[in-house]
Amino acid sequence: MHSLYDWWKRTSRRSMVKPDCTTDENPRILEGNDLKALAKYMKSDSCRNVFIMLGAGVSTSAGIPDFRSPGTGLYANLARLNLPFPEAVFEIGFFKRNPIPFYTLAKELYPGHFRPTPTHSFIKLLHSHSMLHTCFTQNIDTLERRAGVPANKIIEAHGSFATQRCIECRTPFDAEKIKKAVLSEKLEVPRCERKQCGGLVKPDIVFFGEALPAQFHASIPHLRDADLLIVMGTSLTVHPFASLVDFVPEDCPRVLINLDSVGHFNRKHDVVILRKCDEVVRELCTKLGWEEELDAAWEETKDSLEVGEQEPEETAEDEVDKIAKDLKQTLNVSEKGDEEASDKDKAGDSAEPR
Ligand code: CNA
Repeated sequence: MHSLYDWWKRTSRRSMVKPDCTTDENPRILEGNDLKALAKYMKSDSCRNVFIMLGAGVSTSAGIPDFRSPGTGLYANLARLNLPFPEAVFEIGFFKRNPIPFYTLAKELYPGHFRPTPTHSFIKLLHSHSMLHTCFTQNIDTLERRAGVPANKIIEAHGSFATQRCIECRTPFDAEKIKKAVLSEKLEVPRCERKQCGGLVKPDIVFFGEALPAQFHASIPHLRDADLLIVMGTSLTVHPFASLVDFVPEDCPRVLINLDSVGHFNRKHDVVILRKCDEVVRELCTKLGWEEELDAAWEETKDSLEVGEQEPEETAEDEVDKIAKDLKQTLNVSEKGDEEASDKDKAGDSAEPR
């Protein structure tokens, strides 16, 4: 990875400006560091190639916990699996010795249980508007595909549950069989069916210590053509994925939409919005005049739940939201002339679920 990065830095013109489409009416520079300026830029001819980087935060509203959000993240909830340390669940060495914790988790995360979020549908809209160049995702939940983003626009940097193989002889394993094994009431760890092998079968998700797909590395040079980079729902702590943000040209606007401040978004044309991505995306779509399209695209994803599956249950995040809303309503009633209630209300507002 380092050598590729070094090569890229040596060969690319990092402050390159596209002379063909950048004019006074279509400036490459944002007029401000907010959604209004971003929407204006996106409507201009300067913004043709949009790159997306996604992390687990875009799927939390679908009911899939992220890794690191305190309290609700997977790492905070792995104690029941008796792991020596939380990351062990995704370590290939540990998996070889004990695949049960991974498969216990896989059962919960298995695709088909979850519906894409409005944020996933927004990425599909970028494609419908011929703006999406590539969606780099760290997620293994395949919700981008389920939202209708074409497979050839998605780089699943950490693999996905879409395919699986034996970790010893690399023979692919049948998708229906692994699904049946994982979802059976009494968890069965799937094993290679080749005679004299019998190795452990693992979905093609990249564990710590494993190489990223070649397609990921091959796509990195395309980032030099980026007119816009939108980074959503990631702590930007896992490399080399996190370093993609440095590969776009210096004058390419970069937008971070995340609950907390991560990475180094301190370039002149960076926009940082620290809120829930579904909310921000909706606001952006309103400014772009895409709100109805967003609703329609998201409505279509209802069918992406597999037959017999339920809509995801309320997430912890939703529950906290609901309690906060109820509390607000209650407080608002007594708020009239009641300053104490108003203070409590503010306290509730700032208790943003993480
Ligand atoms: P992470 O380290 O857990 O970070 C998630 C980030 O998202 C945090 O900074 C949160 O503040 C933020 N966040 C949480 N909810 C929201 C929201 N509604 N709106 C905006 N921001 C939010 O996860 P990363 O993706 O950065 O870490 C990389 C790991 C996570 C990859 O290897 C993935 O395979 C792995 N992972 C994937 C999934 C999935 O496929 N859905 C789930 C859990 C972990």
